[in-house]
Amino acid sequence: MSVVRCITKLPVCRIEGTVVHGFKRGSTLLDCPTANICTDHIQDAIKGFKKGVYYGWASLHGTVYKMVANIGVNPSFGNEHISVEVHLLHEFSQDFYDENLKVLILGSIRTESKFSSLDELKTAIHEDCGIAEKLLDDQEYSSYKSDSFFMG
Ligand code: ADP
Ligand code: RBF
Ligand code: MG
Repeated sequence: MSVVRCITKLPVCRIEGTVVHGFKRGSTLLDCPTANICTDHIQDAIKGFKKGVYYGWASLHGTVYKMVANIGVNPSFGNEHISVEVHLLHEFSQDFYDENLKVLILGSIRTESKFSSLDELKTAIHEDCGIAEKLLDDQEYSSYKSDSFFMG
């Protein structure tokens, strides 16, 4: 399938939650681990979200990293429930399950799509990461790295 990207800026959205376990497909199948955020406390809010791929910043252990996030049902795999998954654009030497993650979403890259092969999904994710990496260097977005949400 061809990917249509329409990069839009959203009103900023801030989500905070614990990193929970998922199906482990991010690290085993896609070379892209995603920290899945517990959504029990934000069920209503995420239902109002357009399913798609987003970019912004995320704070773990007091350090703020660039991130891409997928909010949706992973149609390529047919999940039953909506998940909020965050890939931090940084290499970690350890997992961080059960830790608190703060996520500040600045904009949308594309809608969530159903890919017919793993390779196509991996390519799309790789491109999303490159787009987020570049966009977040813009002054308009980089200023949010020191947002008060990340303080304290
Ligand atoms: P799960 O299905 O349990 O979410 P994944 O295969 O998606 O498993 O791997 C996610 C886990 O990998 C995260 O919860 C986190 O502990 C770890 N991890 C390591 N590096 C990263 C990273 N750069 N971004 C997100 N999570 C990472
Ligand atoms: N899953 C999909 O089914 N369709 C997508 O378009 C899609 N885009 C994603 C983009 C990014 C940047 C990331 C990190 C994940 C994306 N996913 C998508 C979710 C992916 O299927 C999921 O992370 C793995 O299945 C592991 O849970
Ligand atoms: Mg995951």
